[in-house]
Amino acid sequence: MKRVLTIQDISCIGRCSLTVALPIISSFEIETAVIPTAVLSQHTAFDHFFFRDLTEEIPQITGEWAKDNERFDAVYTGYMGSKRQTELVSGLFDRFRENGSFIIVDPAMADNGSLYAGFPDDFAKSMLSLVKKADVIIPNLTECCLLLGKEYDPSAFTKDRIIKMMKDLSDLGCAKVIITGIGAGDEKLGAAGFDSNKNECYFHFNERFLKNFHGTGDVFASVVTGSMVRGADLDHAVKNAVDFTSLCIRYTIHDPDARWYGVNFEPALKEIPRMFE
Ligand code: PXL
Repeated sequence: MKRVLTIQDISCIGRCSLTVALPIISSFEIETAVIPTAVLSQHTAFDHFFFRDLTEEIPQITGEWAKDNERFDAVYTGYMGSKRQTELVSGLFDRFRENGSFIIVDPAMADNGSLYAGFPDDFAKSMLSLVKKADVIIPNLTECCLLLGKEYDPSAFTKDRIIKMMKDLSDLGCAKVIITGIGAGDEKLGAAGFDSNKNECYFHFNERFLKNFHGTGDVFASVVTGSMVRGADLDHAVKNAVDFTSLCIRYTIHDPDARWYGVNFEPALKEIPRMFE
């Protein structure tokens, strides 16, 4: 069985990060190990939350693992609780890559033009150190601009500009780049991919809904991770992730009890086996 390590926070309420990655990657029939970067009562988009940083626990966890030479087919990182954590995780990338892992980084730090609550203004610099070592990165448009040091201007996101940003990001060192949250008119929303090994770009779209939901970036990145570990190329991984995320939103939009606690990905899980059969 394939084996993934995912490193991100656990938000006890508000489906995102580990509470999304675990069920989704497991549904690909992949063993999923975790390192929690922080424990939060709820994610940081709530107007109050408890946050306990777990940076000091990371070397203790991985120190024990070193005794058994634990290895993973892939390492997938998301939300990091501190700059120091990005340094530790950067060291882990070197260690696990030596043992054959490929590295997927979702630089989860910002959306809609601003950093998430609690991050210092220069946090993108720390995230950049992980991005440079990754094989695949999955930023949204805000994160793209932060990583490239560009101003966030939604009116400037033409197809050519998106292709240029993907190439600029891959020049930083990551062979494959996916940008999420790309609109095509008022009707379609999707993502773009660039595979520098093949010099190919891919665009995939699905229905655009009037509402935005929290945690969809984590749903998307988890499907990319599951798909690629199961052997999909970038093109198929992006298509799977766009279609699955869209399906989750459809299940949420039609839920009379829908709240803003993430998307109803649970009824969509049964679609996952079809992606790798
Ligand atoms: O979904 C990204 C995410 C993950 N983890 C935490 C967050 C967010 C976005 O706000 O606050 C704790």
